[in-house]
Amino acid sequence: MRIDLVTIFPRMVEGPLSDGIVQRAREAGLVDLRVHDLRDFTDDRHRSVDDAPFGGGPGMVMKAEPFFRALETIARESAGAEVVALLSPRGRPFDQATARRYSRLARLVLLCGRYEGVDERVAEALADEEVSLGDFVLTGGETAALAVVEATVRLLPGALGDEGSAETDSFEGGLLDWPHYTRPAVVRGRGVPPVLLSGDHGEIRRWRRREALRATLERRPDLLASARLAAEDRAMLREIEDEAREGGPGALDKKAAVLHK
Ligand code: JEE
Repeated sequence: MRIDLVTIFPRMVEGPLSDGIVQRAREAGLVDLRVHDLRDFTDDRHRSVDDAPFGGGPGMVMKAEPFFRALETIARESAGAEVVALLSPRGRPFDQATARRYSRLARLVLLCGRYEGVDERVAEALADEEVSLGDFVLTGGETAALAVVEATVRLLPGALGDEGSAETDSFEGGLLDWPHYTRPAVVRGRGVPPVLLSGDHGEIRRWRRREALRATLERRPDLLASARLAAEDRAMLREIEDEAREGGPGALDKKAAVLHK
C-alpha cells in the first residue's frame, strides 16, 4: 500500500510516522509512506498557502491551487485503487470500518489543512471523502491524519507481530476491552482480581466477557445495540444491571471512593 500525506508541517508528522508499528511496517515494505510539503507546490515568491476568506470574516483559508498541483504530482507517481481523504471538522466520523476499507486500498492520499480550513473546491474536485476524528476541535488535520495512518497500517496483513491480532480487536467484536493486569500481583496495596491468578481458564474467559460487557454498559451503552450478543451475554448484562441497582461493584464511582477514603 502507498499512503501520501500532504501538509504544511511535514516535520510535525515525520517523527510519529518513523516509530513503532508504522515504522516497522514501512521497513517491512508493507507500506510506502510519503510526506509532501504543500509549500513545494506553490509558485509565488512567498510560497503562500493561505489567503483571506471571500465574503470577509476572521481567519485565513488554505488556497486550492497548491493542493491541485500536489495531487497532480502524486497521481503521476503511482496508480491503483485510490481514495483521497480530506481531514476536516465537517467530515464524516472516521471509525474502524473506515480504517478496514482504507487498509484494502492500493493507495490512500490524506490532505491536511490548517487555519479555518481549505478552499471548498478541494473538497469538491479532489477529495473522494471528508473525514473527521470526532466532535472536538483541533488546529489542523495533521494529528487526525496520523491517527488515520496508524489505524489503517496496523490492519495491513503482517503489520502486527506477536503484539496482538487485529482480528480479535474488541472494537470489531462490538464491545470495549476487559481490564488488563500484569506483574506484580500487588501494586501500592492494590491486588488483582483473584480469578486471573486461579488458572481456571473457563472462569477467566467468563470474567473477561462479563467485565467487557460491564465497561460497555457503563461507558458506551450505544455500542450494545449493534454488538453480537449471545444468550449468555444477555444474562450477564441483566446480572450486572441488577448488581448496580443493589449498589454492587459497578454502581460506586471508584475514583470518588478513593477521594473520600
Ligand atoms: C482539519 C483546520 C482547524 C479549527 C472552526 C470548528 C467551527 C477549522 N476531529 C477534528 N477536529 N478538528 C479537526 C480539523 C481541524 C482543522 C482542519 C481537521 C483544518 N482545522 C479548525 C476550528 C474551525 N469550526 C468546528 O465547529 C465550528 C475550523 C478534526 C479532524 N479531522
